[in-house]
Amino acid sequence: MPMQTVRTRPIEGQKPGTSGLRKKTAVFKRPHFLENYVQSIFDGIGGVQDKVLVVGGDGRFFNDDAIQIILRMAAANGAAKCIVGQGGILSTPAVSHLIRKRGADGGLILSASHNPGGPDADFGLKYNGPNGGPATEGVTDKIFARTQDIDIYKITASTGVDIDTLGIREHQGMKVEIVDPVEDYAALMETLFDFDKIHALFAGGFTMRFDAMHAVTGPYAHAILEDRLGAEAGSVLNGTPSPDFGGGHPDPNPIWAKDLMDVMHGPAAPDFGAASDGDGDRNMIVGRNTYVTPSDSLAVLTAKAHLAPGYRDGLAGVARSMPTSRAVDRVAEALGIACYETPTGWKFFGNLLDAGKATLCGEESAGTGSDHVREKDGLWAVLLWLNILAETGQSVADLMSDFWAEYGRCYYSRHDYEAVDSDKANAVMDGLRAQLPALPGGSVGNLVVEAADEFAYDDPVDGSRATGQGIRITFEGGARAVFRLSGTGTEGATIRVYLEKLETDADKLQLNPEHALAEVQNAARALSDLTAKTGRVDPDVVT
Ligand code: G16
Repeated sequence: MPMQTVRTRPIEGQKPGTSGLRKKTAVFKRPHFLENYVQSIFDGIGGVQDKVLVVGGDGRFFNDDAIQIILRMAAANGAAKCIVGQGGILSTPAVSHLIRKRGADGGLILSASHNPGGPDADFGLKYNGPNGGPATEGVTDKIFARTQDIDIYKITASTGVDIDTLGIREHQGMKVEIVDPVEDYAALMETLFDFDKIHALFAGGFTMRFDAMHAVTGPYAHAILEDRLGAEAGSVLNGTPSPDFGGGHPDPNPIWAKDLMDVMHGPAAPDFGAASDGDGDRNMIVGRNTYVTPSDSLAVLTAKAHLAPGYRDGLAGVARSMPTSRAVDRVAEALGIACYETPTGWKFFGNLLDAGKATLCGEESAGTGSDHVREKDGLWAVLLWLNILAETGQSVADLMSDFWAEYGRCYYSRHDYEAVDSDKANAVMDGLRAQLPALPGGSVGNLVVEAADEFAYDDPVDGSRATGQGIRITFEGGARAVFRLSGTGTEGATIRVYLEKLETDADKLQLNPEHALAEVQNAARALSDLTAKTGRVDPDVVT
């Protein structure tokens, strides 16, 4: 068999972050870089001999070439079969579903998520395990360890495989099955939501705009929202995946999805707006003149999920990442279900979902999902919202007002300081860490510190412990400031400051969030001394 064993040596910079390995595209294209990492994944999971893998990506620049390399390496390493999305396209939740549905041994997803794509932008590769979820900490450690002592990789000498035509073919003794990227996923959505009811909603004149941001959800949204649910043609914006995402930043938040925000706050605003990111796992929800924070979205979905067929029997429990606002905690308490607080990163939800302890999960970083797959799922969140709107007949604004009146409102904002010198960013965190023991009981401005710690998580299922997961400072009365360093950036360090304040006074539920959070923001500034330590005055991105 024309197979090559290539001698190699470890390459620096192959430590996976919150969600696989993310680097500049040019770095991934350096000789042996991708190959080393793919072989390290294969070796880290105990080899791929006779295994079945799902492979697909978000269509960004280098997607196709990287898939060819992965297929040639899978064949050379003895894999039995690769299931590949047609044209190399598969959203992250669709990969998760395919792994589960086909009983595959895992999957490789080519994406740097919401980071921009293109020759001068970002590329990424992540491995998902047999449960369909992101590699666990243990597996990630093994993959990283292998990158440190790798000495060979295996690859077939052939030129490549046709990944554009549906069907099963052979590549050097390995089967390659090219599947429609949308079909199985759309069928799964149909089992969870009342498509007839949503169809009737659209037939009654309900309007929406879904911004696919030139990324992977375009084909899914066209097929599900327009073709199956009857949203009028043109409801899906930017629906064709492009290698550089139309030159944009496929991150569904009010900054990067500004065009959609402008439409939703303009005179001809439709009833409902939503967006998803590069690989289709994040979502943004917006009503007419009403932006819904991801934390609030998780809380509302938890309160109303029973209105959709897939969740009619109620929820076993919910989980949120630590920096996500505590709005969902209040709903869980009212429902009498457990609410888990996990470190940032979807992988930490996997055990809770597998063990049936949580049905819904969510993160402030615009991720929401359920036990239907083991990833966050952008379109799933949009469909659950549509199902709820169809059942209640309410507008997004009215639904939110009623929700806040019942549970109180957790004002929330995240401030990002990007591309900070890593030493300076660490100095900010070290400075905070040093103060923690002395903070409780003291005051900062008018706020009294209730508790202060560095978050650590003991997994209730496998007992593993994750430490150093962000600093949280809670104030009396329900305000909180959280600090952590991002695990997904590709340049320097990104400091994230998460601000939150609970308001239960009925007269103060419609304030400008910035004003509502001013006091806790000042406290966060004072405690972190961020400006003096980094030279930064204002955050680069506020969401
Ligand atoms: C990834 C993970 C998410 C996590 C996010 C945090 O998102 O999948 O679970 O919340 O990173 O990012 P950071 O560490 O920068 O705060 P994605 O959508 O980039 O895969």
